[in-house]
Amino acid sequence: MVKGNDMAQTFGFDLLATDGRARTGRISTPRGDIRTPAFMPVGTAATVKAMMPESVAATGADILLGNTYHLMLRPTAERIASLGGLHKFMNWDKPILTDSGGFQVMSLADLRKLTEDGVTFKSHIDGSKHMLSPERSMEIQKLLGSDIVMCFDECPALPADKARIAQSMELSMRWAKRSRDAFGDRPGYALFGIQQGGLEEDLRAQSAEALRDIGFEGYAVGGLAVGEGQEAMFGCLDFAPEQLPKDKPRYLMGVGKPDDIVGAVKRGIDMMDCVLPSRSGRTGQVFTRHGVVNIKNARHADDPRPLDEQCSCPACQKYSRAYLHHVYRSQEMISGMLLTWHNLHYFQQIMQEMRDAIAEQRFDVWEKGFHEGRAQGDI
Ligand code: PRF
Ligand code: ZN
Repeated sequence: MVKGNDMAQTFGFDLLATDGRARTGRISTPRGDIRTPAFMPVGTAATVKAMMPESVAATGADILLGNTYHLMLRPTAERIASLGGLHKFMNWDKPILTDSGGFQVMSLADLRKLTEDGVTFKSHIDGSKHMLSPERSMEIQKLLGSDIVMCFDECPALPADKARIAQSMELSMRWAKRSRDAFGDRPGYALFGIQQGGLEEDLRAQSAEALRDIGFEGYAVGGLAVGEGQEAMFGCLDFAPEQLPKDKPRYLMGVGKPDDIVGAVKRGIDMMDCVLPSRSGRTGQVFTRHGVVNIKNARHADDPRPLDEQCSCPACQKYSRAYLHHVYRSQEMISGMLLTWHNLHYFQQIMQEMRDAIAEQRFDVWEKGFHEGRAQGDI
């Protein structure tokens, strides 16, 4: 259900406090508020794998990410639209952000052909032929009913030479303008631009300027976490967010591990998404305040302790490491369910702690505690 009166039907961002370059705020949408910094669980195929939507909400998520690429192939955007839109289809009534498809085409599809107009490709599912362009991506995201729509962009894998990165960034900026024109005026919905330019400060600045000139409701830092490593990514985040408007949300796409997220927030990022907590939940990798636990390890077989004594999620409140080890080894479905729940809960816990720390001007102290807690060795 869309909540609120007409006054609430607009999209907005309020910056509530800053601490150094870290920011906390609130994105308001007709489907509810998003507390920032925000972590968005990934619901690629109209589900956060192994989780009921109410459970995802219970972990503290205010918004989910969905994918144009996957949904256009199966079950198709037109089918979802005729069934009442993605929120109704997947039973999630809070905001949804959808990625535009270009990045997924480049990493997943077969026989891709890139032109000024867009990309043609073959589906990784059945080999059928498809096309995506800025206009078609906007159309699909509208059919889905996405609250936050992403521009159609292109992102080269790193390392790439500067000329290639510049060319790709310029194409993405032309596509950003076409995305803006095709999106039109849709009160209550937002279109985010995506900055590209690899690790190059001047290209990032040119990209930021091009996007500001077009004008968006929010701005993403794209093209990072594509193989450059954390140090290089942080090096880029030392200047990239600052090049984007202060009064709009800044979204770092596809990041990351807990320490990547903390480092990004420290550098002025407001939103992030990553498959890591859900995907790792299904492969037995567990994130805790003390570091990573591999539940498949035999040393957990007789361990009656919870994963994390201080965690309030169902996996930690009601089950032992021995049980979680057993169901993982037995390939029982509850294994993916419990570990995904824990991981998402932990990621949301970090976000809440950072929001509180920024509001109370103690982010540095919090960050120190975060790193010290994780340095305790074998867990
Ligand atoms: N562009 C889009 N989606 C993305 C990225 C990007 O650059 C990334 C890069 N980490 C993840 N997802 N559209
Ligand atoms: Zn837990």
